[in-house]
Amino acid sequence: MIRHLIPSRVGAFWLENENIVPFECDEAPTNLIHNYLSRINHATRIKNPCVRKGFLDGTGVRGSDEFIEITWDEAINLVSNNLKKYYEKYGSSSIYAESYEWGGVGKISWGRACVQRLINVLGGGVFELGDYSTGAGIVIIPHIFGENVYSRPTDLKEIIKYAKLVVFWGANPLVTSKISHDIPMHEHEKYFYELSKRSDIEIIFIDTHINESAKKLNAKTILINSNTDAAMIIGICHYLYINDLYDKDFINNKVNGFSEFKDYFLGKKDGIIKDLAWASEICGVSYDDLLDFANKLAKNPSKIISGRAIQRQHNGEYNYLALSSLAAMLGYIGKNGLGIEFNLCSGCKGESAKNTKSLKNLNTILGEVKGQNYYIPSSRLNDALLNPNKEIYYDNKLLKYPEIKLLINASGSYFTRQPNVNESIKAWDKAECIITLEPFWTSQAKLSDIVLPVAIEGERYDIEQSSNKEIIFALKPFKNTNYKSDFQICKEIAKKFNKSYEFCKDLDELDLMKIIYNDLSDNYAKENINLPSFDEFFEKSFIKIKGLKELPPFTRFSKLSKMNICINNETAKYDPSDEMKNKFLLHLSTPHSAYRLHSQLDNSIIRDSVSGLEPVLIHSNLAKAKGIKNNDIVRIFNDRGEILCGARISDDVKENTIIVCEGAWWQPLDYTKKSLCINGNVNVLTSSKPSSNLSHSNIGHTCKIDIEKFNDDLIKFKDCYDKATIIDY
Ligand SMILES: Nc1nc2c(c(=O)[nH]1)N[C@H]1C(S)=C(S)[C@@H](COP(=O)(O)OP(=O)(O)OC[C@H]3O[C@@H](n4cnc5c(=O)[nH]c(N)nc54)[C@H](O)[C@@H]3O)O[C@H]1N2
Ligand SMILES: Nc1nc2c(c(=O)[nH]1)N[C@H]1C(S)=C(S)[C@@H](COP(=O)(O)OP(=O)(O)OC[C@H]3O[C@@H](n4cnc5c(=O)[nH]c(N)nc54)[C@H](O)[C@@H]3O)O[C@H]1N2
Ligand SMILES: [Mo]
Repeated sequence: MIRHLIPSRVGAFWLENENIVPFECDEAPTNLIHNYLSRINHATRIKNPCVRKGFLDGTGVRGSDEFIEITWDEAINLVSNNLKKYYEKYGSSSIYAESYEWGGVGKISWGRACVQRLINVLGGGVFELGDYSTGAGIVIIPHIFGENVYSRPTDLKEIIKYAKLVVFWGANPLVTSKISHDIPMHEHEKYFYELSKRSDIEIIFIDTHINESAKKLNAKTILINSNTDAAMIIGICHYLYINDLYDKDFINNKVNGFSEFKDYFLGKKDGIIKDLAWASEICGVSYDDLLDFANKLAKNPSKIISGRAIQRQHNGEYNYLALSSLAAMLGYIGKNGLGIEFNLCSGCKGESAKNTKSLKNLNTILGEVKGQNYYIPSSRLNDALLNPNKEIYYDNKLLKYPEIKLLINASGSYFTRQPNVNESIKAWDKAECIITLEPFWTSQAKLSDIVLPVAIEGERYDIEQSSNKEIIFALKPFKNTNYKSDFQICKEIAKKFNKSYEFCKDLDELDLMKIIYNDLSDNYAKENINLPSFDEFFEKSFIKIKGLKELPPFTRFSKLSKMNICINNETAKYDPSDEMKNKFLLHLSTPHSAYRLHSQLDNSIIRDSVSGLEPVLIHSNLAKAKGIKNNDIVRIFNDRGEILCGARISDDVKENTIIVCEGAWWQPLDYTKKSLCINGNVNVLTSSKPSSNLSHSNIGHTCKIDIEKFNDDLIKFKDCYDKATIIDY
């Protein structure tokens, strides 16, 4: 039998003839690996390099134009000539090359790293500060705690040992840790289940719906109105203060800014006392439930574990600041297993830590190259394209948007990632040349000028490690294709500029695999941990490193000397955005899907769907009021756009909120202008406004909408997963 090991961001698996068998060291394999075969040969696969007809002859419009297939030689020349043209005419400030995060794994061929290295080698470009995941947190957490939001989290074992109350605040760890940036081993799951089995530990979720993790962990959920966490938290802080239930020693010795915060919740300036009754009115949690929760927090050693959704909101920075202020009043920050956490729920972060070493990547193994670079905050590309030369402050520093003319994208999918799709169409119209490296005809590929078909895992060579870094994988192709890896494409472009030596020392993927593996092996040898030879590793497709030791127990912020809860003269506050006050009365919450990695795997067999469409969770009372029945097709709309979804009626959600997961492919009736999306892409509805002037982060979770039963049987349903039209030329 022929067996091929295929590592991916949703798990590693063996391909045994036509069967998919989970990788033996994966402790809780997800069903997502079973999508592979339906995906690799999917009708939406881009078969050959393509160019938009109108891009060649100066006619037509992106989105309605046909594509023409070209050879790889023609494609590499076309891309290189355009890059040359814009470098010569406008310089590196005209070339946007951030690309994005979640395309294929590998230390050599990760699309984002390859394109960014290429562009740096060619002279530089425009990149982004922060990210979509934690854009607000990245800026505010260092101000509060003096360390990065992504620093190492507390060991789950320590939490199990010391906490009596564990609060998951806007977090869904059993879904968001299905995937990982490395190859997920899902070791965290057993610890989360252990937590739920302990009769002396209470788990409470604070969420807009009863999410999958709350259900699996048999935990209580306090349902909260979307975008009102700051009010709930501040009300609890007021209660702890006036009832003398807070840790005065911690506040006096470790916290700057408490008196300003106290003045705010006592209403010293605005005359509004932010007590539990005030909070209850806003957040939609009953006074009694709030009181009960506040007393539990006051009495029990607790761990507050935050997800990221509450900072992907208007004033998201202040939600993290409010939670940190509450944790400060409880006084457990830094104490064994207790306090607060911001990085424990995503990407298998709850795995136990050992004395492992990281594999190097192209930059760390070959040396970083830096061109003349320019920066915009993450999620501000639309703003920069529509308002070149505009000045904004990012983390109190002045930035000026460059004049971007060319976009080169790999490893990301813009029209599902970026809020406000109809604005994105207008913004992309301003770009003169758009190049996309992609395996599939995503909406981004369809709206590009030059499209290069990329090899996915199982079609290329690479090297990667597991999420716990104990396993090293050799990626190998199991069949020959016409696709090229991101590395090969970028190397060939570099060659056209006579810069392939700077890009990769003229090495190929197999050379680099060997160098990266041997470097790791040498580093382990210094600690008397011996790895097998490269040839043995390559032959076996993976190795599990033996002799690793568990690191001493760790609690985040245990070295904290002082924290700040008043940043730039502002404390945590509840300040609803215009969106919250607009004419649309219902909230749309857009969590990450258990069935996808963002937009990836939407075009595959294992999908969550209702009547063939993206599901929307609706409370039964809301459904009744709107005349909507289970499985009905519904139209969700606001001033920014409209989408279709399939109705799933459930009382697991707040009455005034609907839930649609982010990431469904954008399939509009017309790609060139505002039109109905028949496939439920939430970012047609969301707002591209920045979280605040501090971090300018994305706010995909702050959105108001209306919903109705969709009665128009005149719409002829198109295939939601089709390819671009390709013509002979
Ligand atoms: N399966 C899967 N896993 C993933 C991803 C994926 O696409 N699929 N994406 C990965 C990435 S890139 C990231 S950044 C992380 C994201 O990780 P998170 O940002 O933590 O994930 P979300 O699903 O957006 O939100 C977590 C929870 O917050 C809730 N929530 C939403 N709005 C509110 C609110 O106003 N108040 C409260 N209290 N709760 C709210 C949601 O209902 C959800 O249950 O996940 C990673 N993991
Ligand atoms: N409303 C709302 N919007 C959100 C969020 C939210 O919570 N709500 N979450 C945000 C967050 S946290 C994130 S991280 C972003 C995610 O945004 P993205 O990172 O853009 O998400 P993906 O859809 O995973 O895009 C990856 C793309 O890479 C392609 N790809 C796969 N393999 C390869 C490869 O080997 N090479 C290349 N070149 N391409 C490949 C895939 O086909 C896919 O089109 O979305 C953000 N958008
Ligand atoms: Mo993310």
